[in-house]
Amino acid sequence: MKKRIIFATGNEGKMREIREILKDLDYEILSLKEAGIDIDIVEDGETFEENAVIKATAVMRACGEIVLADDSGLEIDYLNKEPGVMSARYMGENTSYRIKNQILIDRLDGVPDEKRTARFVCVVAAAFPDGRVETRRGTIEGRIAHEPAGENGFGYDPIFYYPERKMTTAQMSPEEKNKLSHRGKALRLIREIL
Ligand code: ITT
Repeated sequence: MKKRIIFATGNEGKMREIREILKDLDYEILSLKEAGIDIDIVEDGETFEENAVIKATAVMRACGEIVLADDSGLEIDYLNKEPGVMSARYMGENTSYRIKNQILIDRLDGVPDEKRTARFVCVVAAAFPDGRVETRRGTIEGRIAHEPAGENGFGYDPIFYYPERKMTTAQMSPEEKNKLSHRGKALRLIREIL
């Protein structure tokens, strides 16, 4: 039987990307739902690293298996790196991303391109049953678009413009996004230590 890794996320957009990026790994990767794990985790860390470690260790303690977790978000320089670690909770978890994305674009109304710089950050934590915990970070630099564009990806992808490709990450194919993204980079680094 293949060895298992539990991925401590309830975000289906993330999970789709994670499966694709780690598809050659010699482990079966299960989401929390697939592993039948239902625990409430309070993400009260102040950094992506802290929150990734909180999620991975909480689930590792509950199941005793190798657990990975992803804590990620969008940092907009003009907004003092908001929404940052609050990215999922920004404007409330039940507000649609169509509205959140429009509000962010409105907050940058009239701001010139050179001041619209932003990045996606992803920290992946690995918690091992022997208590060892490792983290790896990946980022992708871009800027906030003037209009949302694209249907792929999830979350803030329609407003994250990547100048080198002249498109948003929501206009990229999944393969292209995974090659360039914060999540792709962090997961390829963590893969080396599994
Ligand atoms: P889990 O904690 O269950 O994994 P979550 O969505 O609450 O799910 P985070 O606390 O890490 O996860 O918040 C990440 C948020 O950052 C996510 O909900 C998106 O709003 C945003 N985000 C992260 N990566 C993104 C990406 O690749 N594209 C678009 N938005 C992204």
